Amino acid sequence: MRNRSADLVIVANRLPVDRVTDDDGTPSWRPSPGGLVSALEPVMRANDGAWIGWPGGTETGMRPFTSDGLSLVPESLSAEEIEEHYEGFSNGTLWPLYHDLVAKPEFHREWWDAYVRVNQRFADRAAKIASHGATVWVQDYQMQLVPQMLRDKRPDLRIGFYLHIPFPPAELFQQLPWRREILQGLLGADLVGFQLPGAAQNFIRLVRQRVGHKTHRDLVYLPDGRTVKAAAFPISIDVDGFEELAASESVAERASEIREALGNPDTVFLGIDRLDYTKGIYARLRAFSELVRDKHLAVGEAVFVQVATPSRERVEQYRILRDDIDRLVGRINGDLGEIGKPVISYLHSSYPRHEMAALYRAADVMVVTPFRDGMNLVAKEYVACRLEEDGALVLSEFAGAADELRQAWLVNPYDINGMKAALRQAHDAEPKEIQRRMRAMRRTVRERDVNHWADGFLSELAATRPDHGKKVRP
Ligand code: GDG
Repeated sequence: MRNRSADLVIVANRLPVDRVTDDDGTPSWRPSPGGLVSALEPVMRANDGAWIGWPGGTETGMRPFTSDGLSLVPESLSAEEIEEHYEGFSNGTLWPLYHDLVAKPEFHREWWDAYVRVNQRFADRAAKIASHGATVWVQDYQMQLVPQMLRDKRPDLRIGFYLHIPFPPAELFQQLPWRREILQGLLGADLVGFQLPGAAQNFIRLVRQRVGHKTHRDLVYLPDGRTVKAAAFPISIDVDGFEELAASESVAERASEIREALGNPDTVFLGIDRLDYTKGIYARLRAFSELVRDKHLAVGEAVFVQVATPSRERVEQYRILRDDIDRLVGRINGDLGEIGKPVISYLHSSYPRHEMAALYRAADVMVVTPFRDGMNLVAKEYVACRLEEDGALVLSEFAGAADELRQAWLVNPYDINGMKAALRQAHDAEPKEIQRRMRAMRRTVRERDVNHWADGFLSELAATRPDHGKKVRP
């Protein structure tokens, strides 16, 4: 990667590749699955794009490389930075604070110092590789100081920022000892994107109150004459990709195998989440188990498959959660299960996309009940995989996806009885009713896929300060 050669730079905590070791022991990179990469790939190719991110691990001095034609620029983290910037400030402070204090955030000054240091390094790197007038798109909560740090060095750039998680109301955000610094960091961008309009409004209000800038609707007016726009761009998935996968013979076969392995129950309930306390896994399994205990659902006729993908395993709250869920599943199966007929089939593992699509196809009722979630892509993936317009979605009101997927059975995940009622309704619904809802949700998801999201953000960003900088080609 030559200096100042990229017309589009993505700055994210992680590179979009994972390190794998081939059978003969040679290490290589495999693209990490996900809509973000597939949406950005074509724009990156068309614009001499480069992606800056942590490759995982602690190796230092790695050179930029290309993988599948994408220019990747590794920025290493030391063991201490992983602990303080990533596990600490990002996932021990910001993550719980931005998710409505579902867990208690910890505030440590040395975590903050590491956050500043890492953000500065990523910003310096972006400043080095971005061409004159280039567009830089900074991703997510781990990188909130990058926009202003970058602007200080490179005022010629057009800078966008997108937050994948919720942005909390002022009442919560103001607990943060470094609230002003974070707001100022974000204000380095020309466009700050959020999942939902409410988050953009929270941001605008905080900027007015805490930084004292003038604001009007979705605009912030800075003293130097620049304006910053805050707006919602709800993220989505690669709908065509999921539909194609779900339509394949091998996924259909695998879906029937899964049902068979479960003992061909009448109803398969499914949950798929990163093992995270925001996702509401514990409460959902409790609700389901009470329905079985009270004989509203019969063992063997209904089964709950819960996939919990390992996540942030070195953070203490995540270890505690894992133990809690292990114990709960053990108790439910121990108390209510029968030989060969568990109530909950619990999988603490991650799976290839093919298997995920087969699970979506195999499930009659998809249960997505986070206490707070920026969007929740799993809900949209389920809808995309239901080619036959069947399948019921039970969805938390507190997932961003609930704004679009209005025809789901919406629930308050704090209300166990309410969740039980919704699970029963979804289970008992007439096929016609299920189809009516699924058809409407499929229309929504198909209309607004991840390309729509990326194009929407990048064209809005290009429209800010139109006289300034290069244009990104869609
Ligand atoms: C954050 C925000 C927002 C999960 N297990 C496996 C696997 N997955 C994939 C799913 C889905 C993705 O991971 C999870 O996305 P979610 O949106 O559900 O949740 P977060 O990870 O918390 O994502 C969230 C998102 O960012 C995007 O802005 O929607 O609100 O919290 O795509 O399919 N994929 C594979 N194997 C697994 O075992 N292949």
